[in-house]
Amino acid sequence: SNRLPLIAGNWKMNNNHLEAIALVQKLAFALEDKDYDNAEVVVLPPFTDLRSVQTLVDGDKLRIGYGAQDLSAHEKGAHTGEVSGSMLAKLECSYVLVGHSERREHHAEDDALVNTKAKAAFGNGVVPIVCVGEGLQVRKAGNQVEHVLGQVDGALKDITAEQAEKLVIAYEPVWAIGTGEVATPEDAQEVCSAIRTRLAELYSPEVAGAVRLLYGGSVKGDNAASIMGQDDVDGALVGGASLKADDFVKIIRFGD
Ligand code: 2PG
Repeated sequence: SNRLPLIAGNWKMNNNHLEAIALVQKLAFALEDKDYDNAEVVVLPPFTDLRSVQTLVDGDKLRIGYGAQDLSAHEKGAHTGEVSGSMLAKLECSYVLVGHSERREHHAEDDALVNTKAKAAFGNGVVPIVCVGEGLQVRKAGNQVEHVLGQVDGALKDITAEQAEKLVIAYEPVWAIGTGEVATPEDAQEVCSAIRTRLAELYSPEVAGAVRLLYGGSVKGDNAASIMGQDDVDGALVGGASLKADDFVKIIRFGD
């Protein structure tokens, strides 16, 4: 395909703003004078790091992109503790995660809220990386495709074709997140291919062909190539292995 692979590092609640600068510098250094045109590289730090990362990326003209891990469903006002899409846009965030399984599980985010947040992101010119994925019970019952397509339908309600073609969807089987348990490349391909078919039904084959589908869940340097080698897997959402520059670079350079 002509989709540029996207490798996104979800730092979760790790790294203060000083540690963030150090990690992005290490990453830039490790990637320097190496050709990584084969992938787009993005880090997703905590909110409190974003301004520092922006200043570093701008100042040193780094090719590393950045985004946030969540945004508010609201535009502004009396929402103590929340951060709006327009605030992220002002920091020139390219992406924002929406509906990560940890948000769904521990912060009661359902498909309707994920949909509202995805629209809030698009409304501010920030591309949502919509996360979907089944838990262990659903997988054991063999209902993963049906489950994930339900989440996709819910997340994309009222999202236009123009918006959808910029979208990124991350398939992250919950049983494979931070557990060391990794889906097989065939598992990842099965669900990603079903998502792409659904996008063609909801929009058009052109939109379906443009959307990047990431796999997430215990991606490491040694399994990255086989997972991203699948036809419908266009990159990775990486948690644990994005916290060390060397580990993350191994994933970014998966084609070598
Ligand atoms: C997750 C994944 C990727 P890990 O929680 O989504 O972000 O984390 O790679 O540590 O399994």
